[in-house]
Amino acid sequence: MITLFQYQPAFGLPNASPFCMKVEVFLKMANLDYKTKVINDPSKAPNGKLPYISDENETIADSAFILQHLTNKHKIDLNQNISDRDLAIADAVVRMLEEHYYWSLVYSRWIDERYWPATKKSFFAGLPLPLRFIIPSVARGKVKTQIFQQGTSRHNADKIYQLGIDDINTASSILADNDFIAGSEPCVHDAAIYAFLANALHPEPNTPLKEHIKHKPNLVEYCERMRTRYFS
Ligand SMILES: N[C@@H](CCC(=O)N[C@@H](CS)C(=O)NCC(=O)O)C(=O)O
Repeated sequence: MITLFQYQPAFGLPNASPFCMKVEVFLKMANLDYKTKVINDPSKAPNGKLPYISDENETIADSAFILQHLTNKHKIDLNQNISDRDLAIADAVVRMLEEHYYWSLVYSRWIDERYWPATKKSFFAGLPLPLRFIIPSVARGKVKTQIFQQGTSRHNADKIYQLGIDDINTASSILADNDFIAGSEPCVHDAAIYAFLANALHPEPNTPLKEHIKHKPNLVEYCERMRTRYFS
């Protein structure tokens, strides 16, 4: 049995970590049996980050290596009849969302004072006292350091959101009128693309990223298509 170790679901999403949600979407796409186990302290994970999985006697960390492992071990082929070129483009979209747009999303949740209260409530309200007062500011401090070292938070809010909005425009242009990123059937990359877009679109705070996706009908319909197909 596969066990997916991930954060507690939040914001009405399967997971508020887009990397965790990507793995869960993939498990559903691949029709694999799995269970989930909530870990709220990432320092307990093999790489200090979530998600990770156990699959029989193996432990695999990092969503990319998890998908690779599951694909090979369980002989999953979600990419039938898709050209190498279309898969390469889909791969580039995933990389853009994971390595670039992600930081705009992180900024909106953890740094922007307008939306931090919603994040704090959604992620930490279940903690007992006094942890409910201590953990959010410790976790926020850690994210502040990460996003500063990565570089994104050295810009002002308008520029940070512009970076994410440009990525949303690119994803929307590449999706165009396809049902899925590489055509009329889902491919493995749709797991990540859906997880990253839904993580901005579905939470309640109307961040600039959410507002922008809302005005991209093809992305809204895409998220709904993926949700209906795998989570209804
Ligand atoms: N490259 C990793 C990234 C995972 C990741 O960044 N996870 C974040 C949550 S979205 C995390 O656990 N961060 C905890 C930390 O950095 O302390 C993957 O694809 O799984």
